[in-house]
Amino acid sequence: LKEDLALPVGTTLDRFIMRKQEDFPYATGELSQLLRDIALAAKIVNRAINHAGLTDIGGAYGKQNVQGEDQQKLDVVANIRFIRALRNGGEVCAIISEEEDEMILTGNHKGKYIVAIDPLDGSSNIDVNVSIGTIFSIYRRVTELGTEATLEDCFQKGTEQVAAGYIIYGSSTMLVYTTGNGVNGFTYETSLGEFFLSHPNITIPRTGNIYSVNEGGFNHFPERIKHYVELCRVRNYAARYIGSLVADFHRNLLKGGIYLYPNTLKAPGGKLRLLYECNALSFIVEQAGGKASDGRQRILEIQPSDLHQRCTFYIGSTEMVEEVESLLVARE
Ligand code: AHM
Ligand code: MG
Repeated sequence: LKEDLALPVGTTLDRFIMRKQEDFPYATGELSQLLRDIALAAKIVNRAINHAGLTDIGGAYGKQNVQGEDQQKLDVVANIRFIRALRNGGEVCAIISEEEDEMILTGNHKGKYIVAIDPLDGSSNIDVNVSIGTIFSIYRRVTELGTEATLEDCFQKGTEQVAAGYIIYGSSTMLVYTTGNGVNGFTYETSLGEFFLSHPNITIPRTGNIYSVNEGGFNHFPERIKHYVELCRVRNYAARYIGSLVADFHRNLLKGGIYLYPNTLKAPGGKLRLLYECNALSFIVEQAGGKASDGRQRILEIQPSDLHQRCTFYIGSTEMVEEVESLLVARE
């Protein structure tokens, strides 16, 4: 009995979303429904990931996405699941996905929202059982309701996000999101099939001693980034790099640290994508008290002009990101 009573009970994601909605008397509930649609797709994707080793769903799909990267079967499954959930939910008029060249029109002209999503980030890690994630940004459309969405709806700055979040499929599965009023994290309880509030009001430490960067590219980093990495080494910081953005970000969010993806030989303008990777995490980090920059400006203020545009990315504890920024400015 004791053990059973010790099992976690608490606020479910659904109840939390509903309560938050009550805090905003003019909210119509559509955004809440949209968040619930994402959570449902996340549960389905979580199931697929957990079965990956058993169902021959791991491995390459044999095609490449628009960016020339090999698609994994699970990438494709996750893409289909999220698109289906968002289309069926009815709140979304257009979707931008890492896996699709063009914006996807859902046919829901009355949907108020645009979603940008990386359905399965870090997919090169799937086959080796390392944490992967989903990243999403939600915007309100700017074109008239009832008409077809256009690229104008997609090319909004990150500052215009109304909600953003990620799901980490890790040693436990978590959903972390913000609607611009702090950051909250929910852990998935598999036997009940529910996300429970486990990390209320997440804040990132102002500084930390973890740096996360693919140091294999060091020789081709810009000099000033090399200098920062050398400073981290001299200070005996811990180098932690999973190669799954969500997992690296999540750890640094909770513990304090910085994630860096500078321009490199292979990725001259940076590797990570503004619309469905960087903006969401930048909104979250700022809401948690941290910072995100491309080295010159706040990520959230970059004006997008391409669905799949990339940027350099420095994100994490405020003092650490500011140090990188000041090095970059000082040496220009
Ligand atoms: P993906 O969206 O194709 O999975 O690529 C993004 C991933 C991030 O999760 C990760 O931080 C980064 O690529 C790793 O890149 P690298 O292997 O160059 O360090
Ligand atoms: Mg990705």
